[in-house]
Amino acid sequence: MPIGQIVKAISGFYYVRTDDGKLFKCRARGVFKFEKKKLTPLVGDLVEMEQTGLDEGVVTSVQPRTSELIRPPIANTDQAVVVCSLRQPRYQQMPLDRFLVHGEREGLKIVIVLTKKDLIRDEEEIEQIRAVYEPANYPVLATSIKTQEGIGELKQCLKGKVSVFAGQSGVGKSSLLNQLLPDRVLETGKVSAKIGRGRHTTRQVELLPLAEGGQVADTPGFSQLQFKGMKPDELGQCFPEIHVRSSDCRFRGCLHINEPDCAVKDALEQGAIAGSRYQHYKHFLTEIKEAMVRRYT
Ligand SMILES: Nc1nc2c(ncn2[C@@H]2O[C@H](COP(=O)(O)OP(=O)(O)OP(=O)(O)O)[C@@H](O)[C@H]2O)c(=O)[nH]1
Ligand SMILES: [Mg+2]
Ligand SMILES: [Zn+2]
Repeated sequence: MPIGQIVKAISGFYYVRTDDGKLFKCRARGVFKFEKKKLTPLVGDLVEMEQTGLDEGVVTSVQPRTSELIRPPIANTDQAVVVCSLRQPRYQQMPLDRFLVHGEREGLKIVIVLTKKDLIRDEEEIEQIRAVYEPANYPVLATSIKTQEGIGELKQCLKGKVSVFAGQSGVGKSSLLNQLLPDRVLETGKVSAKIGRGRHTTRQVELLPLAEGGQVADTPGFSQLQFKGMKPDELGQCFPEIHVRSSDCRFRGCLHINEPDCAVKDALEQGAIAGSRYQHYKHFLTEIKEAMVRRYT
């Protein structure tokens, strides 16, 4: 049975690319399970398929995944490129930090890409963002499709890896990908001047091959991400700058809020962790605790 990869999924059809480069439009047969959990095939999945026509087939099994994101829905990526615009829409740290938690939870390598650099006058703003993410060791790349700044560096980051582009609608994910894939024209949209948001131009996840080796996935923009099923003590592990210090806290299972001798609070006071990151950690922790209360009452 040929093995292929799902590169696109649209209204119940899975588009499977086989090793020899052929594309098959497939339905899925039966119920797929992995470690006793029911599983829906995702873009990025490696699958077995049976050919039923010239360019048609059925997916008959799904191979175990190395990673899995629910939003955007994609399997087997190594790296997440989290895309945020500096303007139009304006830069917002909270949605970025939310996504970073999800990426960390799946063990993905992370790159933060700031877009639309041509729309700002002062580079100080970028330096401030860099300072927030430096203690977490996240690379921050500033780019512009107008001036081409940062595009070459981004290409280097993507080479040989499977990367998913994630971020809110209108930040410029598809526009960036059009710079990287010269023979591709992904649809891009205007940002609404009135509400300053994107218009959800990209509708599905699509995995595309890079000339330099590796793959990139364009994905639809999303707005809210929740921390479904996460436990309070898991959250700190998803903030690298908190995680590296938590073994020095006095208590195991320290949540870094009011516990005595907390290495994270010490680092915060010394300015070694950004205040805004810690604030978001606290905010997410409250959200997770409230969701648990709702689950048990
Ligand atoms: N000035 C400027 N505009 C940009 C840049 N990159 C993207 N844009 C504009 O931003 C708008 C939205 O870009 P898209 O690429 O459609 O954004 P997206 O993130 O793919 O949005 P969704 O598909 O809705 O999630 C378009 O009008 C682009 O021309 C940039 O570097 N500078
Ligand atoms: Mg798009
Ligand atoms: Zn602590």
